[in-house]
Amino acid sequence: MKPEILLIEPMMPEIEKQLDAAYTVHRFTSVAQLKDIARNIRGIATGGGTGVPEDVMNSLPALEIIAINGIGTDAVNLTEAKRRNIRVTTTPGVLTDDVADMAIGLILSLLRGLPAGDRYVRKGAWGHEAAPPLGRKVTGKKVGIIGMGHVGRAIALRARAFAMPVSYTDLKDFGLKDYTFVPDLKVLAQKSEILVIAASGGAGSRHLVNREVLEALGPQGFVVNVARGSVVDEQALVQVLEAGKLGGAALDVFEHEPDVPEALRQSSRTVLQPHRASATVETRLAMGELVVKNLAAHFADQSLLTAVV
Ligand code: 8YV
Repeated sequence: MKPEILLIEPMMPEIEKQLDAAYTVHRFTSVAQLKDIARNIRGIATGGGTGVPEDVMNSLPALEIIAINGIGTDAVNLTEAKRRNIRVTTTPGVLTDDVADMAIGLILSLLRGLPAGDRYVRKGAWGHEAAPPLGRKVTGKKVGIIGMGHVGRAIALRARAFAMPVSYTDLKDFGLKDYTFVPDLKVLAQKSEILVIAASGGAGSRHLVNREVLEALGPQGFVVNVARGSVVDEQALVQVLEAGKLGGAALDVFEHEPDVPEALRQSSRTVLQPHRASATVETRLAMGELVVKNLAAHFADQSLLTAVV
């Protein structure tokens, strides 16, 4: 008999095929749907942003493992997982490059106004209407990175190729010789022209980037978020943008996905993406393979490849 698992967020067809071959896969629609199958479900596969809703976790008494197709654990109750002896795995390493590439892509898009230029050409305005406003130079801008883990360091490495001096803040000084550690976030914002968020989500980082930090970044400053929407006070962001107290924002993540405030969607100072930083064929395949391998190891009683609990 194949073990039964719950797939909360769709994965690539190639990956789902592998899951279907090894398990009886229930594709999540609602908690009500789980009523008759709940006691048989031993595993979950889900996305980093989606995680496992509390009522789903509570309704699965036989749950043994949660395999997250991502690196964020903020949408899974890890304390409860530990208490119930439920293992939790993530997909570290394989998505680092993509997320860093997205950060650089967002910086270029925002400062050079690529979406506005694209729209201008596309609608046939070239030669008829005034060109979009001039962009801002990217090379040499001072970058501040919040969260100097794998992703933060990959962003810093890319920033160096653009001759950008890099400073960072984190819970501690990592003693990195090419980058300046700045313990205070407001000071980091003050000395940066582009502030890039690469910190984990969760209670510890909630609204770290608040009004004060955004105002310290200032009217010529730009904020880029490829981490979690919860790290930014989104209402404050809307207000400082509308008041002209911040130069612009490029965001891949939002506080209440998939809802994005109207003011951010209408603003000419924003570039927006639908949580796509790891969304490439290569990376989603590599992430999916890790999910498959972790689940397989668990059900074969072998040690997990990338466990966090
Ligand atoms: C993915 C993520 O988009 O790694 C994470 O935590 O949020 C992203 O890489 C997601 O996990 C897939 O849904």
